[in-house]
Amino acid sequence: MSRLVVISNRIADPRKTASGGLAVALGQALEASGGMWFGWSGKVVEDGTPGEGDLHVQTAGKVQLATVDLSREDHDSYYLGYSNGVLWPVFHYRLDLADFDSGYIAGYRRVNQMFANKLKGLLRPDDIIWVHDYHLIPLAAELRAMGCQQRMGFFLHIPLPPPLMLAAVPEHDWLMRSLFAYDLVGFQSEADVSHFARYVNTETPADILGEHEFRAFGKTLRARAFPIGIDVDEFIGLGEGRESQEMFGQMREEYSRRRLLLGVERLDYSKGLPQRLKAFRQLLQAYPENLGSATLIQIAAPSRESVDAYAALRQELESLCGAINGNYGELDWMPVRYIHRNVARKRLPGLYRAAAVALVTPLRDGMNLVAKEFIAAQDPDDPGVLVLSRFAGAAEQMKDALLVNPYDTTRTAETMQRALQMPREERQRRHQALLKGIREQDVHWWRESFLAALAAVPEA
Ligand code: GDG
Repeated sequence: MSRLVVISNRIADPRKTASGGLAVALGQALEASGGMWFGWSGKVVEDGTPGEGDLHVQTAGKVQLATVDLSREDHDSYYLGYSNGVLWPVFHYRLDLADFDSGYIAGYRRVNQMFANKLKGLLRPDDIIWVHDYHLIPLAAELRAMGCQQRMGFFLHIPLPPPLMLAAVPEHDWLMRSLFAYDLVGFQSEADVSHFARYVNTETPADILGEHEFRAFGKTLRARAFPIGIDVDEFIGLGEGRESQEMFGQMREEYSRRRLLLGVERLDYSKGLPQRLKAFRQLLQAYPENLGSATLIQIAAPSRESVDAYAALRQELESLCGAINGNYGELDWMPVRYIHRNVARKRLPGLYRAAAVALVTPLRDGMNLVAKEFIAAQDPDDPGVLVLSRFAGAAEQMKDALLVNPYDTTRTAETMQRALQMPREERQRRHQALLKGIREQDVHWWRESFLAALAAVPEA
């Protein structure tokens, strides 16, 4: 059996309950199949030489973990600059937030080349290579240039924007051309696949061989949607643990006479937090029966704090929360509980379960795993209601949620009210259908279907 080699910017020890969608999904995937996980060590060497970094290899259970350090210059241009200052905003349709500094691309290329270089020495001829996310788009092209002929797949965890938006990235044709070094490219949603097909159709000299087959630059590429899921049973198990039960008990007691609305994410401008707070304010204003009762707990875990756009968002949120609490709060009730800290993963299911309503309202999201975790954590007998943005990849699958346009403050507030008032029978019916869906397309289904499609690619 071939060994699976996974490459992602950050890796996590699969034995630890990690946080973050990518880490959670990959940790579980690798432990199940064994193999090697390669990525950045998380260490920045202040006076390191660009394009150079120490390689560390260790064994964790069945998985070999190989990591490389980054010099300060590489970290700032490859990670903060190009990946999170250019690709992240553009791929989330935020050209206004992109920092098109022409100096970043050199670092992005350099780190991809260095990763390819270090990785090459660790590879076996029959390895199956699975590269993850926007930090590493050109990795396969670099490996191919060094003579590597293994099967290579790529999965994009974030959205792929429409062609004319993508074309705002100065290096877009180079980036998209380098995708053709892979045998298979996976996207989160059908919308992303259609953007890819349209891009290929209009911007490259490609032949579209079939719905999911494209030929260009002397190479045939398959591209399809593989919507990522969660490990439902693992998450339910986490919910049965002591930390989670304690959290649930504590929340239920505190909110026994109140209604709890919940948001959980990294503090990121793609997640629509200001829009959500404004809709919540509208809920209080338009439906005064919620005064003194409805409480929004918003967890916004710190993320990418040295990128400017994130610091500005943090200020905006602090001021919005302060204004809402100042205008509506009472001595014994504050409408918003804003927490700019990480909550331990073991406590999350209890928090989800205590909520009457989850607000998952990103402006754009590849998938969104919080929506799926919320469903997994509910009591099937008395479940909470999911309010989900139609702009999350998850909306293609989770049709039984209450779908909203997060830019439409009035209707989002209306939908929050509807969720708070939903009769138990309807809540049960919707929850049952959603749970069935996240069970059918869980993280194991995702991994297996991607790897099966990669294995099915005919030899070149
Ligand atoms: C990217 C794509 C795609 C959040 N806050 C805390 C915490 N979390 C955990 C959640 C969930 C994960 O982080 C977030 O996953 P998402 O999918 O919601 O979003 P991104 O981080 O943006 O992930 C996304 C995903 O990749 C996978 O492909 O779905 O579209 O953007 O697991 O529970 N975990 C803990 N404390 C927190 O405060 N422990």
